[in-house]
Amino acid sequence: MTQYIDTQVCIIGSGPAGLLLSQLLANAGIDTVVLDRKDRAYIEGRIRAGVLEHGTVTALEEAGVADRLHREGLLHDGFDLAFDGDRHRIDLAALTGKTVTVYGQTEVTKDLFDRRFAEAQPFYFNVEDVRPTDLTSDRPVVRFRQDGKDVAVRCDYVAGCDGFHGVSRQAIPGDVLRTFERVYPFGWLGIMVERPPVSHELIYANHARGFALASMRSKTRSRYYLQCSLDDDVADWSDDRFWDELRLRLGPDTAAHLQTGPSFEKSIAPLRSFVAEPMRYGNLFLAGDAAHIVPPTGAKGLNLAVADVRLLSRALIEHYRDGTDHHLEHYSETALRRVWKVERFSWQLSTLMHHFPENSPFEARMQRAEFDYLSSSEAASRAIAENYVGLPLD
Ligand code: FAS
Ligand code: PHB
Repeated sequence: MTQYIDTQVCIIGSGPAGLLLSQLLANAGIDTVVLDRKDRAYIEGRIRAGVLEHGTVTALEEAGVADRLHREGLLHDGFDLAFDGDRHRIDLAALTGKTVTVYGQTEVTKDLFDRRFAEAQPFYFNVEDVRPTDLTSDRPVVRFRQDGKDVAVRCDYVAGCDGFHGVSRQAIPGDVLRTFERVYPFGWLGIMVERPPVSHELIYANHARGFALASMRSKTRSRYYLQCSLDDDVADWSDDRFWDELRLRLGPDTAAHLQTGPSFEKSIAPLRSFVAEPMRYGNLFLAGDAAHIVPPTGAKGLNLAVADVRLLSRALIEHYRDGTDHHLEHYSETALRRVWKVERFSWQLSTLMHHFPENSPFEARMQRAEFDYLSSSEAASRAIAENYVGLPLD
């Protein structure tokens, strides 16, 4: 016996993309159902992004979930690039007139859940065997199981917001879907520590021993990353070993200000660049990590997901409010044009800042020359800055 549910938009995935889409559509009076294979506590517990573009803050303001962000988020008007001890500050405010906000994805997710739960209960958590079907019909059906029961959501549109390992992208036929991928020969070992950050701004460091990033979540909570081998296991990295390596890669002047302490989160993430085309199939629309992945170097993953959702929510609201489908029909090409530009930036910064095992001394010199050029050219620094604060939506 199948339970049938009717809605306008069925959203698969309640990470930042699915949550934000549900809220923006709800604000426009559009009904959604949101499915996730995990539950709220698990989703809120994931530690991921830390830097919000200007456009992401605007989207969260439009969704009505930016109050705590404005109270607790840290406005940053620059960041440092470092090469073997030399530092160059990218002055975002002077070069672009914009800033970024340091505010963890964990907090964004909590704020979105709080708002959605205060208004409605469109969520089905801990679902299994999610199958988007009839995507090219006027009434797609998303089938799943929950607590042993068969459920079917009949809808106008399906939003695939289920991340890189989700099922939505796989629902696009193999002769339609094209994928592009670059897997990097290293990972990022990240830790979280309840200590003031080593610097008031982020430091991206390229050192002969490998990349390091000094970031933060607040003035008392720091987030650090080290480039590591894909063969590394978190168990190989004691806190002491992590701090010793971080000191070497940040250099003695910066390390002198490093406040260490016991880490309370430690994990290794692989790095890849990935794009799936098209981002639409019939009445299925992909948004966020379901359609693309960027290496975290440029702090773009979460921000790119938000940009997709801004485009998709605009298109769906236009459809239901005005009866016109111009932005729906152009969603995939518009989103992908921006996705590829952000993939380029994330790949460029990753190529500049990391130690590649296969690099010859020539490539190492090219990295140093790029840094020296950036340090001496306002135009080159502005190019980095305008990508970092966020490219125009379309
Ligand atoms: P998400 O993956 O966040 O959410 C997808 C949701 O779909 C999940 O809740 C999942 O449970 C659900 N789902 C999956 N399959 C499903 C199914 N079959 N049925 C139902 N639900 C399903 N970005 C940055 O900008 N900076 C960073 O430092 C950074 N670090 C990262 C570290 C790690 C380990 C990872 C994995 C990602 C990191 N990212 C970072 C990128 C990350 O922030 C993503 O870009 C962001 O979470 C994208 O949001 P969503 O598209 O909503 O996907
Ligand atoms: C983080 O704080 O988690 C972070 C910041 C900037 C990045 C990547 C990760 O580029």
